[in-house]
Amino acid sequence: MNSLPRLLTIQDVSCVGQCSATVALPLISACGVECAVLPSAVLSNHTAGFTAWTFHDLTGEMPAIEAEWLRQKLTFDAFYTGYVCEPQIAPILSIMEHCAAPGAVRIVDPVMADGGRLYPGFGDDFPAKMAKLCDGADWILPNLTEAAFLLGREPVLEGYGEAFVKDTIAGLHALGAKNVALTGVSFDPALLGTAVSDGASIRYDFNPRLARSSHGTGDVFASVFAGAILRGLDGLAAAALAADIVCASIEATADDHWYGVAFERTIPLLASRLAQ
Ligand code: PXL
Repeated sequence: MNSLPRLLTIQDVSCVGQCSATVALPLISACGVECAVLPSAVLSNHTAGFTAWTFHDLTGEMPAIEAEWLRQKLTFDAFYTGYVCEPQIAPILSIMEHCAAPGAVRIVDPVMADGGRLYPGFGDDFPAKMAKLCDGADWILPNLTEAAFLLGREPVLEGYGEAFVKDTIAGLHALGAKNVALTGVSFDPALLGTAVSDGASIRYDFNPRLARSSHGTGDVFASVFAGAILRGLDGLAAAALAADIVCASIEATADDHWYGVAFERTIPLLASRLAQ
């Protein structure tokens, strides 16, 4: 039997909140991909909607962990980064450079903003730092707000057309990203989707827009996308599967559950879609 591909995800552990590592580990495992985790920080809960949280930065651990992996010759077939903070960018770049198996894939979700605003705790200078992580990535997965901030522009969230998406994606490739999956794209109020670009052409995937939007869906999308890419799907197929799992997760979530989505209920669907 072949070994499973081994992916390292680097993002926080929000103890409660159905986001970041607590989403990535189960979903990437459900894809049939081994998921190692380097926690960037430990928070009591996430910062979107809860009124307070604890935050313990783990940047200081990163160089020692890298040194130990190098000593043991541990390498990864893929890296998937999510919510990280500024001092971690350099240690993460070092790990991605030194602990990569031949042909390792870098997937960067530049988690920092949504709905036109940066998440609490990120300063206006952070997007330029995050852009450094995007340089050289095989895939970046920004939403429209993150894309605008990466490019130093004001977010435009409605009233745009294909020319705007094309121009935004060209800017993201100019940052050094090889492929882009731009999420939250909509040309018709009834549809919401992803623009997927390899630098030569842009293809779109759309799903019906759901009445409800929920926290943590970006992490569900990125985790399934990363797992699907490692399972050999192309970018558009990975984005379409990820979006289907996001929609199914939202639909599976109780009306009064506010801080995340019940992605747990979609794990059988995810595993069966990848078994086909
Ligand atoms: O879902 C993205 C995310 C991850 N981790 C933490 C967050 C957020 C979004 O707010 O606060 C700690």
